[in-house]
Amino acid sequence: MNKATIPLLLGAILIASILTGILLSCHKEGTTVNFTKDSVIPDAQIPPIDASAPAQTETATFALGCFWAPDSIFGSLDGVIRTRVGYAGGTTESPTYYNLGDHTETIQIDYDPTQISYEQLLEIYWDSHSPTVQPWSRQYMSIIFYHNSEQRELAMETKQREEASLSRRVYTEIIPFSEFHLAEDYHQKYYLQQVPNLMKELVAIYPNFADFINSTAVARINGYVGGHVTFQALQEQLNSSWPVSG
Ligand code: MHO
Repeated sequence: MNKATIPLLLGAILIASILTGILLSCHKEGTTVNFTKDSVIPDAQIPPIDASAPAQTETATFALGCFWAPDSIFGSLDGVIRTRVGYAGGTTESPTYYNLGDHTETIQIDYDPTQISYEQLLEIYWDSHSPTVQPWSRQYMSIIFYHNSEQRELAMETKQREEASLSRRVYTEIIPFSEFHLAEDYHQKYYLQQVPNLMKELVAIYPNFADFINSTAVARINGYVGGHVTFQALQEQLNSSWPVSG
């Protein structure tokens, strides 16, 4: 190495370390939630959001690629009561993650139609994936499974609108809902299940895993872990009762 290359090398190292610093700080502040908090439910009691029940419920069933992220996105929304992930749309009996057959990863959302509309859920559906990209397998298809004619109409209308505004083909299928097969426990509220401290706390409050899956509070906490609500907003959500105000 000659003398002239040494300052160049030092300069390159300096620039690389500055860039790494910027990248790391973005990662810290932009894409992850601060998990130094060991507790999201300070009094360890079933929170008000789960202690009250909404009067009306309706169901939406969507497929939009890997179901982990949608579970967190839809679970964070006021008006959404429960989320669960599973497999739908195919003919294979008793599908599992490793024996999916012709089924597609799907999320099912129970919601209070007085708090959030199917149209609002569809807006989030369209914004949360890229339906103009041709899916490379049945597992990750984009599908709207409608439960009634009103949902069908809204699905068709908004699909046409998406196609018109993007000027591209939208691959989303719109088909009648028939069966939903619940996915394995480890796929439910997947992001939250990656945070051991919070899981320890929540399993103590919801020892039965079916209660854990069906809890509105757990859906919201999974939304928080996915970065869709702040810690403060989460606290407000957990402490609100149905009908959710504000
Ligand atoms: N194995 C993929 C997708 C999982 S999703 C439940 C991943 O690790 O992101 O299909």
